[in-house]
Parts: sequence; structure tokens; C-alpha cells
Amino acid sequence: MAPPILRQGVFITFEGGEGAGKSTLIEQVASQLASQGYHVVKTREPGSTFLGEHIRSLLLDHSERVVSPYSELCLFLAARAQHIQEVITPSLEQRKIVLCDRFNDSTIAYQGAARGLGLEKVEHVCNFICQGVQPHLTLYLDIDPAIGLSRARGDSPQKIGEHDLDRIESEGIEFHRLIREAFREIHEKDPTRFRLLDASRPQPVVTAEAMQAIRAQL
Ligand code: T5A
Repeated sequence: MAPPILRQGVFITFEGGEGAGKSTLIEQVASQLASQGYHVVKTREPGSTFLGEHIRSLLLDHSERVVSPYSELCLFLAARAQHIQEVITPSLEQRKIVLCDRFNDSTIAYQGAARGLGLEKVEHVCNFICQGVQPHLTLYLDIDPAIGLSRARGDSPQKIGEHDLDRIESEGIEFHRLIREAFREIHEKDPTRFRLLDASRPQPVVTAEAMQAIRAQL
């Protein structure tokens, strides 16, 4: 069977609070799309470039050093600008499907809402940095932050203590609730692009719903 031909690259982002299941979902989606012959690129923020991976360690490593909210914002944006130039734009030009773990909506929710820098101001600088590169579709995994954090910590009998929380995950529950509220606000404003999936359901159910939304986009 001939591989499917896309008229243009397709940019799909995955958003959600900590431990919502984004990485797991991206793996599932990528393998299903690849088995159908699509060219898929899996990528993540911050990271996926030399500069981005260094910025990731600076931002997420747990240390006693204080990072100001404005420095944090600038570092996430620096990683993004590099990621767009090195990975996202070239992949879209090659008509690939780009599956990206977090993008602008994370910055709006984490730095704009939870860090208190302002949703609209942060959205504005994100748009400036992105120079027109915006996701065609965003799959937002909605989950109670307490459940997400417990998943991220690996609080299951099989995985207990497997993962130490990073600098941002370790913020208090109120911080994580603000993030969920902000994501839900984005969904209310733009439900067509920013699709809400109930991530508390079993993983195969979430994947099936995600694939349905992606097929409609392709
Ligand atoms: N950040 C990022 C900002 O503040 N601003 C920004 O602009 C950007 C881009 C990134 C951090 O940076 C912040 C947000 C983050 O704090 P990260 O390591 O990428 O750091 O953090 P996460 O994206 O949150 O990564 P996690 O691995 O914690 O979460 P995932 O990827 O959502 O969850 P996943 O797939 O690893 O799953 C977690 C566990 O749950 C299980 C999995 O098997 C796994 O054990 N699971 C399920 N269990 C039950 N039911 C389901 N449906 C499940 N789906 C997965």
C-alpha cells in the first residue's frame, strides 16, 4: 500500500498538567500513525535541540537556587525559538506530522496563570516568538492535578519511588489547580483547536479518542 500523502505538514501539540499521560499518548499515537505509513516526528518542550536540552536541565533540575518567573519565561521561549527553527519548521516543510509534547499553551498556563505573569501578555510574547507557527490541533489531557501528580510520582505499587518530582512538579497543589483552570479557559475560548480529552479514563480509551480527532485533522 502506498504511504498516505499529506498536502502539508501537520502540527499537533499535547498539553496537560503533570502526569496527565501526554508522553504515553504520544508514543501510542506515533506508533499507530507510523503503522499507517505516515512520517511522524516526536518532539518535546523544553528540549529536542542541543540548546533546548540544556535549558531543560536548568529549568527542571531541583536545586535551592531561585529562578525568577520572568527568567523562567525567557528560558522556555528561548528553547522554543530554537526548537521551531531546528525541528518543527523543517519537519513541517517535509510534510511530516509533528507530535509535540507541550508548546505555547503550557507557557500561557504555567507562566501566565500559575506564575502570575498574565495570560494575555504571555500569549502575546509566545506569538511573537513563534512567527506564525501554531498547532493545527491540540489535544489537552484534562485530569485532577492530585491524580496527575500521583501518576507522575509513580505512586502505584509497581512503580513507587521511581520518579522524584522536578522543580516545577514540586510546586504546591494550588499552583497546579491554577494551571488546570487556565487550560480549561483556553479550551472554552477555542474548543475546535484545543480539544479536551478526559484523561482519567483508561489509556486505550484516551488513545482511541485522540486518534479520532487526529484522523479528522488529516
Ligand atoms: N513547562 C513546560 C512550563 O512551565 N512552561 C512551558 O512553556 C513548558 C513547555 C516539563 C515541565 O515544564 C513545564 C511543565 C512541566 O512542569 P516534563 O517532564 O515534560 O516537564 O513534564 P510533563 O510533561 O508533565 O511529563 P510527565 O511525564 O510528568 O507527564 P506526562 O507525559 O503527561 O505523563 P506520562 O505519559 O509520563 O504518564 C505518567 C504516568 O501515568 C501513567 C503512565 O504509565 C505513567 O506511569 N498513565 C496512566 N495511568 C492511568 N491511566 C491513564 N490513562 C494513563 N496515562 C498514563
